[in-house]
Amino acid sequence: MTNLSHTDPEAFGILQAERNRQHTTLELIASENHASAAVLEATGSVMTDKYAEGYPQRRYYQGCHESDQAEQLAIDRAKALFGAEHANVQPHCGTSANIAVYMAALDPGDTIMGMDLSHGGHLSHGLKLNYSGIYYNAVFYTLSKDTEMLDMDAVRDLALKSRPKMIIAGASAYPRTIDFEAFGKIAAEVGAYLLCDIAHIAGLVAGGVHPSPVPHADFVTTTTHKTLRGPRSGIIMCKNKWAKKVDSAVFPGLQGGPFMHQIIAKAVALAEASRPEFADYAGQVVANAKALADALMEKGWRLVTGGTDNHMMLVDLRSRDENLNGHVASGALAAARLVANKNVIPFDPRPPMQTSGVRFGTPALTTRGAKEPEMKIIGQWIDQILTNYEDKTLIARIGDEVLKMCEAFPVPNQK
Ligand code: DSN
Repeated sequence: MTNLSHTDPEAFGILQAERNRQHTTLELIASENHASAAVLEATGSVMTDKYAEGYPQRRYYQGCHESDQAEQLAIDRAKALFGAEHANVQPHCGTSANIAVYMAALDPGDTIMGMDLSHGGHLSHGLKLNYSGIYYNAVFYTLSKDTEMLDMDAVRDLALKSRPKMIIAGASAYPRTIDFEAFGKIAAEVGAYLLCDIAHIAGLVAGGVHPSPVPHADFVTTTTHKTLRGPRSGIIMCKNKWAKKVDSAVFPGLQGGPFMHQIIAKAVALAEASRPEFADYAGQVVANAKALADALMEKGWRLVTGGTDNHMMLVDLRSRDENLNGHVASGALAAARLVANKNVIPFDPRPPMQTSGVRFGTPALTTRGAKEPEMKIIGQWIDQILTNYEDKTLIARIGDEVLKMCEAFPVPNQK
């Protein structure tokens, strides 16, 4: 970054510090990852400069030949990777992808039915403070109190009772496989559209280690930066019959000029995700999550649902210490260079700024090349820190050990 370092040392300094932070900490936030150097190059490219309102071959500006090629490449790669009939690669993020789907298929005031945010859903699935909850009548299914898993009979009962126009399947903090086929059957029975939001698990779907929702859903949305390991952005996929409505909901309904630098970076990431190495990566993400979950459970920490099928897990801190909350726990972990987030757990009595849980995920660690033996060690560090969260000396000592692991497993885009 020779230009930036000369023209804006202040901004350059911040970027250097962030680079250093990523290099010297282990990322356990389940929704984060490290994009490849190729994805970063495409993101920080000349496409930043281009206005390309419209769609390939139908633009409102001249000079869009290359933008057309870039967008078509991303569209074709998304369709091929997920087996979708139609893809729109213009949404700036997962929430705007979801909002565009609502705009395409619903009228304000229609009923939507998603997973309760406090049980692992997402704010764009109907939270009262979000567009989805302000303009639509949102009802929520919750997890089973006994198993903390999705109870498809309860989902069906609520759908029959509330007759939603759209059912949303997908989560941001659910550690188990989602039965998209069962959601599809319920949606068909009650005459609802089905939107599957695979933001968290898109890379696992692409890598063949989570069942695909595409055959069962009218709409599939995703972010592109989590397990999919691309740039920070969104994609909508749908059946052909919805293509026109989805496209006009995204532009001009919701957005203006598409971010062409993000779109070409999405194309790069989608190509990466279609390679055999990516399937190996996705499998290792899941194997690593199981190994970390086992290491924590061996030490007596209770995991929500008793384990994980995917890339994440939720630790119920009360299982070992009634007084420990997620805010304090994640702060102690961060002091030892282990970055995770506090998270409410199902039926959590504590508020979201405090929580009784911490969420851990393995996508970023796996990108660095860590495997099961490292997960066992990280599990032991987490246990020691959470058991002695006021012991600054111990936390500093573990932080030194973490730094050694960071050096042994460098972030690949920063070599
Ligand atoms: N904020 C994301 C997460 O951390 O799960 C979801 O969008």
